[in-house]
Parts: sequence; C-alpha cells; structure tokens
Amino acid sequence: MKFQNYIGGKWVDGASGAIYHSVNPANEEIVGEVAQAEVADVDSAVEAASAAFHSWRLTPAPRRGEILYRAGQVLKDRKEELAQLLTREMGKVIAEARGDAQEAIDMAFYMGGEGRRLLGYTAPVEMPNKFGMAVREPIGVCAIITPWNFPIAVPSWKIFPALVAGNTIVYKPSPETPILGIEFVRVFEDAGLPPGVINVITAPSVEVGQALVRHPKVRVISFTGSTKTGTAIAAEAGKFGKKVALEMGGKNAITVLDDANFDLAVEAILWSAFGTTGQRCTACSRLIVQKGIAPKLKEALTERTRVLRLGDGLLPSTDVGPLINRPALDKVHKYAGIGQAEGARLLIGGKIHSATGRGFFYEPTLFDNVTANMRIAQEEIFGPMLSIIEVASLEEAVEVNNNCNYGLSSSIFTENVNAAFRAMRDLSTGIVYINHGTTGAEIQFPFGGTRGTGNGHRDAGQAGLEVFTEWKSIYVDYSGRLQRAQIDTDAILGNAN
Ligand code: UN1
Repeated sequence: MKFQNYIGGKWVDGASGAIYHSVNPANEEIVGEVAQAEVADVDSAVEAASAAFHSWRLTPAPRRGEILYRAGQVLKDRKEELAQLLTREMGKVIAEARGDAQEAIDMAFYMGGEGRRLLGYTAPVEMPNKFGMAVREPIGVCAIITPWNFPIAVPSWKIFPALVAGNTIVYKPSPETPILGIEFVRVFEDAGLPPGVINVITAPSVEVGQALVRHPKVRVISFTGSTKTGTAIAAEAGKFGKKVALEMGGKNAITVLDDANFDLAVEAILWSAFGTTGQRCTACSRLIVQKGIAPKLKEALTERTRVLRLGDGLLPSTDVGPLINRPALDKVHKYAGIGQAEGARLLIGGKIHSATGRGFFYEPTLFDNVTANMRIAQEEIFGPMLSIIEVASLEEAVEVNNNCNYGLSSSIFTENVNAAFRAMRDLSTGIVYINHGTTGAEIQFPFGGTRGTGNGHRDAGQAGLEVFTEWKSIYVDYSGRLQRAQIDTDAILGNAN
C-alpha cells in the first residue's frame, strides 16, 4: 500500500514521484510505500498553510475547538487500528502503543476546551477612562518536526495547541514512522479541518527538513528529537529570528534511598528503564542507589531482567520490543563496549539478541560499579541499558542526578516526607516524580527539561500554548483627550506638584 503527502487538502506524491519504504523493526518487513517529498514540496506545503492562515485565524476559537473534539472522537474510534499500526511501524509493545494513542486523545479534548478559554488577562491601567488587556494571538505557519518514539503522542502535543490557537501547520514526521504521521493527519481531514490548515510531508532527506526550517513563511518551529538536529535547527532558525521550541535528549535517573518501598522501586525501575525498550526521552538510564539497599536491589533487578521476554510487540508474550533500526542497535551495543572499557561491571545483557535472525533486538542490560562521570552515565544511549551508581546520602544522590548535561525527568523512592520535599526542591529537572519512575507524564502539565534537554520551552499543559501564541497588549482610551502614560498621571489626577 502506498501512502502520500497531504498538501492543501489533497493527497499527493512528491514532486519527483520517488518513494521509500517504512520497515517493521521487529521483522524487517515492509509496512508500506511512502511518497518522498522534495524541497519543491516544502514550498507547496508552506504556501498552502500560509494561504489557509487568514481564514483559520478568523474562525472563532470555539469552532476550532469543536474540530479538535471531533478529531479526538475519530482518534478514539481508531485507537486500536492506530495502535496496531504503531506497533508494526515503530515496534513498541501493543499496550504501550495504545497508551501512545490515548495521549493524543487526551490532548485533543484538553486543547479542544481551550477553544473556549485561550485565556488572556486584563489589569488596571494608570489613567482614568482607559482599559487594558492582553490577548493571545496565533503566529502563522508552524513547522512541526517530531521523532519516531512517540509517533502519535508527541505530534499531538504540538499540533493540537497550534491549531486551537489559530495557526496553520506543515508537519514533518520522522522518516522512521511516516505512515503514522500520515494516518494522524488523516484524522484531521476526517474531522473536517479545512484544506491547507494542516499539511504533511514525509522525507528521509535532511535537505527537506532544512528547507522547511529556512522557509521565510515558517514563523515557528517546534521540534522533538536528537540534540544534534535540535541545536542545528536553533542555529539556522536563529539567523531569521524565528521562534524555536526544542525538546531534545535525556539521561534520566531514579534515586532509591535505603528506606524506599523496595518492591515498588523494583517494578518502577524495570518499567522506566526497559519499557519502550528504553527509547523514551523520559526513560531511566541511571539508577542512583543508597549503599544500604544497593546489594538487594541489584540482585532483584538482575533476576527480574533475566526473565524479560523479547519479541514482536504484537505478541501478548512480549515484554520488550525491538529497537527502531540497525544504527540504533549498533549504537546501544557500542555503549556496552564503552561501559566495559570504562571499568563498569556488566551484571546482565550487553548482547545483540538474534534468536529469530530478524529485527533489531537488544538484551536488557544492567551495568554496576558505574561512576557519575563515565560516558555510560552521561551520554544518551536510547536503549535498554541501565547504569547503577552507588551513593552515601540524599545529598550525594541529588548531586549525581543534577551533574548531567540533560535535565528532563528524575525520580526518587523514599518513605521519608522530609527527604521527598528536599528532592522536589533540589532535583533540577523539568519533571520530578516521587515514588514513581521517570516516565508517564500526563498531558495537562508542562513537558520538557532543563540544561541540554531544551531551550526553555515546554510542550503540553498551558505552557504548550506559549509556543504557538504571541501576546498582544491592547489599550483602549475612551477619555477623549490625550493622556500620556508615565507623564500626565499626576496632572490628570489634579495633584501635580
Ligand atoms: C517521549 O519520550 O518523548 O512521560 C515522550 C512519558 C510519556 C511521553 C514520553 N507520556 O514517558
């Protein structure tokens, strides 16, 4: 089956007619043929989005919200179908694929409600017979560039707020999951979104992404993906003064103190480290453990890791699915070598799993004796590999947690309320969990991170609207005379001195 780009409300091939294949990472079978966009298609898509902006901006926001509600309903109706496709195209186990789709449903209804909010504010003004207010305005054409690891959830965090605020979109999904990108956009078509308001182009080539970022009519770029690509986008967009929101890497840690609920911590660590095969931005890749509980915890984790079953995510017996592609497999394996060369001790895993001879499977891996500055404790690996670092105290745990280039998510397990509040205050990441692993953010709160993880913006929640709106301050003077702010204040009040 062939999947096309969507430009100006029409399903079209790329300008050159070229196609490429989307591949199932569990068995290397072709999921579908995809039309490959060229730079010329970027122009057409941006022009279509630009042409649609005028009337979409003027469509009352409650009406825009209603279309989002309809999109939410279409997503609900197609949840199972999309989840099955998601597992086939990206590899995560089916229960998690359903969660990915559910996150978009949640976001559709949350942002649909913004159609009747999009709150601005009024404030008193310093002159009589004058009124002041600040309102949110749409910005224009937004480029949405998203990764393959959450092919429905992450685009939904960006597309729904952009649309409800009155912007139009050119969406470029990851070349690893183009079909999910296309099927997500079909939801908007079926929900009745006017032509041109959302456009999708799919392409594996870097030039297409670059052309999109550079296009003079693109005013906002919202990107989730690698640090390398994100910083390159920011550098390029910065030359043109474009607004850029970046969500990049993570190196998230769970801290377990001696007084933790042991069984809960074990479950949460396994889920955070090996769920989605470690391919979440929020995945736990460092375990910071207090010395007293460390031996017992390592033993339990090793035993539990040993029995995890790798396989196709569509099979109910599978605990851990494949990595996305061969380069990802090679990268994770390279880090197994780096860890050993650095002097860390392999407790389990460290091998490519090739039982079926097909697909990109890696054995869930635990490294012990890791020190905070080793590469395996500092660099994003994006796979099922957990580095265990022992510490003496909460203070040392916080220091290790924060001494990292990334700052997305962190977590602590403790039954001590004072320790928990200290951690909430001192863990310097964008997301902090108490007695829960590092994954599982909900859409009504800001999502993003400090340091190298981002550039100060957040997806989701009310914060998500900031990326896609600009503030307009409006002053209405109904006094009928010239009232000069900051100058005539005293005179007008009749008490000039
Ligand atoms: C991501 O990995 O980019 O908090 C998104 C979580 C999910 C979203 C992760 N709700 O783990």
